[in-house]
Amino acid sequence: MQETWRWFGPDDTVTLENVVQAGATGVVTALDHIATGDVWPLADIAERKQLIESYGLTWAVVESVPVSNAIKSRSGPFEAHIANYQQTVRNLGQAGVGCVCYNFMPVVDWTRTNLTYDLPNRSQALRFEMTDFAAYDIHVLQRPGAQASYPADIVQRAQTRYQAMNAEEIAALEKNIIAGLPGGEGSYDRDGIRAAIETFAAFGNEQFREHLFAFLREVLPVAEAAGVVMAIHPDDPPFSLFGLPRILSTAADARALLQAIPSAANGLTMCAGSYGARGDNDLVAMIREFHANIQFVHLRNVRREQDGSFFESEHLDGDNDIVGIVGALLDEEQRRGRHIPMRPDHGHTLGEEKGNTRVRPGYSFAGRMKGLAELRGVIHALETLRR
Ligand code: DNO
Repeated sequence: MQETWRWFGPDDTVTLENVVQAGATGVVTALDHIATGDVWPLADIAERKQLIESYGLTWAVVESVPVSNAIKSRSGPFEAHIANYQQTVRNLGQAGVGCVCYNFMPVVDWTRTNLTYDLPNRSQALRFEMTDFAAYDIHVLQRPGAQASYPADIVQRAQTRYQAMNAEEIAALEKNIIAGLPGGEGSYDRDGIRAAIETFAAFGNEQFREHLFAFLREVLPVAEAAGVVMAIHPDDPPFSLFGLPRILSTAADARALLQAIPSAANGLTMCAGSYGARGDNDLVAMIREFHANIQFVHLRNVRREQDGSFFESEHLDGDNDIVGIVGALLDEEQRRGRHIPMRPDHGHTLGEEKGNTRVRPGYSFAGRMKGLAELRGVIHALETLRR
């Protein structure tokens, strides 16, 4: 596997020098200063690429070129945004950056309720707690019909939880859920998210899926011509939030996508933590089935709970079979005759970074380096055994 590292650009607390020190060879980054919907100019792409290469690294994957709400809802300036997306893909191809990660989650990008979940070893992890999410949805946002989205016991617990929360806790929970996490799209205030939810809830899953397919029919031919592969990131978490559509949460979803639009550029990001937050996703089987389309890999682990809650566990100590997953990916690399870019996705907050609010939640240096080192050990061991 090619070891890569997500870097949030020049204002990241983790520097490119740190990336080199961690031992990664590839960088995963995006031009976050460009507004969603606009074209990424070739000059800006080239400048970022040159900076990365000046450290002896390569720009392995773009994560993400965000897909605007206009494109996702096929309303407003969506045609202009698609033309801009096509141009961005052409520019990336011309600059020699050949893999684009993106997602098609409605309204909210990746979502957690707690960014400082204390672990027994005194590190902190990211957590999605169903009771807290329901408390926010039902009692704070007061989304019409919210109660019907949850089983009775969660509705009950959410009410108790809400009653016990003070204003500060409510504000913190709201910020975690709707203000946007690192690299995520969409930052709302309460009225803004209400309006966005209303727009997107009106599309059922099937119509929303058609919006994705329509977007890809427009972009994939351009990507193919430009020598770029698109790698869609799954829903995180992989189930409906706020009663919104979800179209890339399961093996059946990925299968439908690949069958609808057969194209070498129609790729997947195998995010072990996202797909793996559902017990009914067999990740090793998914890698074997979708092997040829996997263009990018996020490796992390989760501990799942009965009600859908989960927290991000140590990379090798959770409900995902990381050794099995890496083994299946190595098989695919052997078949392909080249490496697949992989990044240690998220890490715990520990050491000097704990309590430092400038460190992006999930994207600490030490925690990810710990994860990468553990994953590197697994890869090395499996590769040695194969020789
Ligand atoms: C979370 C990430 C997401 C992901 C985007 C992909 O850590 O996996 O930010 O990059 O959703 O578009």
